[in-house]
Amino acid sequence: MTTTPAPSRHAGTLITGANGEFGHGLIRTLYDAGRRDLVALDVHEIDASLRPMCRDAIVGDITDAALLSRLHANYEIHSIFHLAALLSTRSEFNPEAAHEVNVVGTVNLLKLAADQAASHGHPVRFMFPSSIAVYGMGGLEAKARAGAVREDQCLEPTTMYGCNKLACEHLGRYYARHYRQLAKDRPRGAGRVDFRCIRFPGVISAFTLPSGGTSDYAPEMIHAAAKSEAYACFVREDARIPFITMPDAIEALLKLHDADAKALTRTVYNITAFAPSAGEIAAIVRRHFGKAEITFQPDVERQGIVDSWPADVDDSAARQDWGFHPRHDLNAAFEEYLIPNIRAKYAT
Ligand code: AKB
Repeated sequence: MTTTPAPSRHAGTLITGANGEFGHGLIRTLYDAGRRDLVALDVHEIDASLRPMCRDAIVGDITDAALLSRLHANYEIHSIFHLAALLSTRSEFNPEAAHEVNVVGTVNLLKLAADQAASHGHPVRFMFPSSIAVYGMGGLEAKARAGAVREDQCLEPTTMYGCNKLACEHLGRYYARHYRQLAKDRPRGAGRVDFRCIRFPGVISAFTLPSGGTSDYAPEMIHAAAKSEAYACFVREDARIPFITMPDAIEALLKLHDADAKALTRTVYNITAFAPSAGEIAAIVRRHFGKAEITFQPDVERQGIVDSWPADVDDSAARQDWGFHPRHDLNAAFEEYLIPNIRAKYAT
């Protein structure tokens, strides 16, 4: 959609958490696709490598409502990619801070989206990365019985991060369909929030390492082997959750963003690409890095979080509604994406 913003405001696609793992990949992908309206927002200075790809780069906090009001005044926003979050492990050390960032910050952004839609009269696509952390499998036997869970199953998260993400899924639906429903000036017509959400599995990048997540063991193991560093895996060998490569994760987010609203039967979608055990990942890593020193030293509490997440998810709705189709299965993830790029990354 191209519109000419009012002279007083600049066209902007807002990306929060821009300096994070997902932000790096998304900004590069959007820039390479020709986008020149990227407004990066992060609590940290954006990497120098990303700065030239952004129209503006703002250091700020999504919990700062005054900052978001200034964004409303300066930009005409039609898409928001809200990537900023405190992940599952980090959130358990300060759950209240996690709530502030993950929920209050998201409400601030949903309000910005609602104000923007009302001001320019077009939908604001609000892309929200939820997580498999919203699931709570209720024990290893139940996890094994459940297999690949659908979006409406087992929604009893055991982490603050999972509770936050589930709450934001409902809040996004509220802002999209019921916002200020009793007010005389409630949103009408096209000027509404168009909330679209993907529940991401663990995401593995060849170029960046995650921080503060509980699915981090997979990328940490791979990158450690490439750096010839010993790795003590904090989950058991039989720990199993779904994963996807970063390129497929970004492609999915953009595919959902671009999908025709009439084709969408839901606001929240599962996606997955492969669901290996930690031991299966280690075996592949050892095949590529013969001297890899990988041991398994489970952290009981972090293992408990991974055990509460599903072994796999049913992503048939995403495949049917908007053509989700990951390029990388487990073998291709390593052979075509991870190994060649990680070797190159650490060779220089
Ligand atoms: C985490 O481990 O917290 C995230 C996630 C699975 O949402 N990577």
